Amino acid sequence: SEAGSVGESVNYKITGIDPGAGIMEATERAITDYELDKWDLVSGSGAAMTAALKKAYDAEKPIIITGWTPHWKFAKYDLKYLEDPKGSYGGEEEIHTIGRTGLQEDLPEAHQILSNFSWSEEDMGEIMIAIQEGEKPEVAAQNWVDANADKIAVWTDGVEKVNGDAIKLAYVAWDSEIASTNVMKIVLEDMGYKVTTVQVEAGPMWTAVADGSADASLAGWLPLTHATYAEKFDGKFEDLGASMTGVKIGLVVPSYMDITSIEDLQE
Ligand code: PBE
Repeated sequence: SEAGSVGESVNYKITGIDPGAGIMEATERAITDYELDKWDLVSGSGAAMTAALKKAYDAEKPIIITGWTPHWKFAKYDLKYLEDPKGSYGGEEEIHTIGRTGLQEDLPEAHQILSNFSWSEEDMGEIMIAIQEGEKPEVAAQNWVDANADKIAVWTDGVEKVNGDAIKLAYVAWDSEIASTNVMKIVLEDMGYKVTTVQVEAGPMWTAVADGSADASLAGWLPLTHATYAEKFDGKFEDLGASMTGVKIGLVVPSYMDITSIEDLQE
């Protein structure tokens, strides 16, 4: 086009998030798979990425981000995933709850609730959007809990309350996991637990569950996003199952950009 290539328009820069995120590894793989030799993946954080997205979007400028669903950005902006014919980002992903070895013996009620935990993209979306609009995470989560007693009753069905047992949940400051972790904190507190949440990077999160310094995390993205972590710690954690299916990672751009595929970045 008269403006030159997409690469030139964004200085061959993909706006990434925290270096330990699985989507960063997948993006390095995409750069190799699609021979995007001139391109750089710039790391930062989820918050810095959404700030850069807002700035570009408001000015209708081009930007390429590492994006994932569920995320409030798709409600707020008109965005699209770039097609990924080589499959660098896998297919349908799932969000898994992971627990430390011995959790079932030590905290059987929590183990049961965490194993039962499952909700929809819409559920999580309500909380993410409320937080994005300025609500405190714990308040947004409490409002959702108050309005969804029926769903929580399914997670806690037949589970006895406990009397102040301590449990520690590790999470990463991704918008999706801020929402889920804040909800589970309230659910477990209502069941009598003393809940600590600890915010860490992705590598330390998996390490903490594997070495038992955290009891569980709601932030395991599988089969592909966190495959490197899951393989590294194979046998050292328990997969408590999917809390959400049909989630996704990839490269995301504003819909006004005139490209459709990662292959278009080769030009
Ligand atoms: N995410 C959100 C994470 C998992 C949750 C897609 C940014 C990641 O890439 O590891």
